[in-house]
Amino acid sequence: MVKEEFPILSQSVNEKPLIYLDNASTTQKPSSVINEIQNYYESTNSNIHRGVHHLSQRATEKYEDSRKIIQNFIGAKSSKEIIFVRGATEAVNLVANSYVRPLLSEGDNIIISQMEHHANIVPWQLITKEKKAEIRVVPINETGELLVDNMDDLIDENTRFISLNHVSNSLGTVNPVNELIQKAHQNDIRIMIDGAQAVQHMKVNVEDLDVDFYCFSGHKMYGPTGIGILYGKREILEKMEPYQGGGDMIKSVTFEKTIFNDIPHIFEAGTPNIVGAIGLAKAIEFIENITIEEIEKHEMALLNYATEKINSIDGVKIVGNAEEKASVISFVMENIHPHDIGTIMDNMGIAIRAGHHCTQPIMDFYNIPATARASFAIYNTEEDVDKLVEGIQKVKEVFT
Ligand code: 7TS
Repeated sequence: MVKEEFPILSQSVNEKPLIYLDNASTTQKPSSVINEIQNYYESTNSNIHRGVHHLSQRATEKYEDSRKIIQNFIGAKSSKEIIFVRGATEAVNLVANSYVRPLLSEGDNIIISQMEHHANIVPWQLITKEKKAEIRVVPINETGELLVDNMDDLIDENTRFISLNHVSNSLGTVNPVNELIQKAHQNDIRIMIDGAQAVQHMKVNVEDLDVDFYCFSGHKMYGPTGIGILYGKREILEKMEPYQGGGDMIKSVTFEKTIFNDIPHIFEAGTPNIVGAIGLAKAIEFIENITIEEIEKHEMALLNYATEKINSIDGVKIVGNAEEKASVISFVMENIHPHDIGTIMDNMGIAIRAGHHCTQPIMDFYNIPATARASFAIYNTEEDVDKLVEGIQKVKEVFT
């Protein structure tokens, strides 16, 4: 059983066996990742790219090998196109500041969508405010699907960039990224896809997508926190301004002039999260041992099972019913606040998330303050879904 590879999942919470259904927030970590991190600190720990000594060389090798593992995982042409960042949030901020900001003038616009995480909204607000540019928003429909054709009306000669998510963390919607990327390129506009909720659920190949930038977070795909990836096409990265200044991102420094390092190092100032990168590579090994296809199949079966069961309960409504969905179910219950749902579930040892999930514009669209959200990973089972359904029944009992 996959669950047994995750030590944290064998505990009890409120004297009940833990049922962890908050995977869109962060997934748990398998023993292989935990052991790799411990092993690194016990055998290899050293700073990278600096020392001639043995440990430093080994640490550098492991760090750079991890970059190659990630390159292969997403099908990038070169490992130089893989930049280690803190997570999806930092990746968007990096692109906003180093690529888009220098392109922006007064009257320009950037296109995002109604279903973005705040991480793909606020960085754009910061730079558009400064440059007196505007943000344009691709709308969604009631089922939670992007109105793709409306994007054509939003694009004009002042559109400088498009940034959209691959999978919505609140609605579960899988966006037609192929079509979105093509649309951007037909208009000669570069596009970023936020894959924070995609790479752990489905095969992603950045070369096939022909996407300009793609990003994700390690901690949502069985890896450690504090590490994430920005992929960028080499020819774009090579022309970009640095993001932060410091050690490792330079070739030489005098008070008069600094010569910057090559990609990807130019975007990795300072001592990076070395162990995070190594742990993330191990998480990818975990995914690849199972295969992403098997993970997708398993999660889709759980999603369908859960959707059917939840839909059959009176007074419960699923928010986000797109044709193409990943394993995320947001729901609301008549006259019951999602926080109360979350609290009663917690008493039963069931971890779900309640809130706006950092997507307040989605909540505004549906005119609700929050949702309760269950999200599945490879270690979840039909029994977990049965417990969730039991939890929902319990919430109903308490409130009637
Ligand atoms: N983009 C999407 C689509 C996300 O779901 C998240 C995090 C982020 C970006 C930001 O990722 P970070 O790792 O940099 O924080 N989403 C969630 C969530 O749904 N619940 O907690 C965090």
